[in-house]
Amino acid sequence: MKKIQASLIIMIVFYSLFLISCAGEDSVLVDTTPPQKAEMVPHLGDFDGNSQTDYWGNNALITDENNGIDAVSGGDWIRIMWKDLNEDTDLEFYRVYRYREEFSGIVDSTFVDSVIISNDNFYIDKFNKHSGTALYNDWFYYIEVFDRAGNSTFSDTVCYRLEEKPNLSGFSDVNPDSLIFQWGTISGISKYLFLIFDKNDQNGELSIVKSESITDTDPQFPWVEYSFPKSELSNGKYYWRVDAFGDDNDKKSGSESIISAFEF
Ligand SMILES: [Ca+2]
Ligand SMILES: [Ca+2]
Repeated sequence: MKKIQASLIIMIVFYSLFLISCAGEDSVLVDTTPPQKAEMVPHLGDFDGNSQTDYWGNNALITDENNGIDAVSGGDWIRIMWKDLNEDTDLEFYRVYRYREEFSGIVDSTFVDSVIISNDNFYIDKFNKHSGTALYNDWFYYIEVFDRAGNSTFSDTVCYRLEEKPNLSGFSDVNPDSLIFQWGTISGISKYLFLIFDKNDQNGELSIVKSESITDTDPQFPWVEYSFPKSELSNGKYYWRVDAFGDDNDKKSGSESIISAFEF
């Protein structure tokens, strides 16, 4: 009887050791390959209906969707963009980080958000974790992409500076020949881009029907006035937006007004 008990104990010990060694073998199957480095898209240019840009080796018309890091019309927000992540099939989520620089070094270093991977290759930073204005700062962004096993890789870094939004103050159709548009001037801004959009029937997207770059604004006036002959457009409903740009030598700064409807 004692012999049977002893052999039973030995069997249990061996079985336990076997289970422990199996648990250890699982680690051999764990994925240790980190995701490929995500490439952030710097600001490639501004949407005026005509300008082309070098989009990863391809000549492409600049749109609001492909121009890289940019201001967002809806608020004092920044849209960041990266090249498609479709090289890796085991991606799970990404983290967004933001900081700015002062003479003392990096400041306001912030973990902005954690987002499940989807087909979208952009993220809109609404500055929810930032107190005070997001304007007038050079904001630097990078993302960290994670796979399902928890491996991660940091992207490179891109930068954008938000300026004040043009305040659309008026549209008037009282002149028999011209349409007149007004918006408030912004100190430090010398270049505006006036845009008119039509609604594309097929997919409901806004398509550009007129753009005008306006540079010689009088700093003495509290507003900018722009007018053009009514004959340039057929009667109907349209939308307008005004973009503002900072220093001409630094294209990575600007703002986009809200989009406003008008009809004549
Ligand atoms: Ca992996
Ligand atoms: Ca823009």
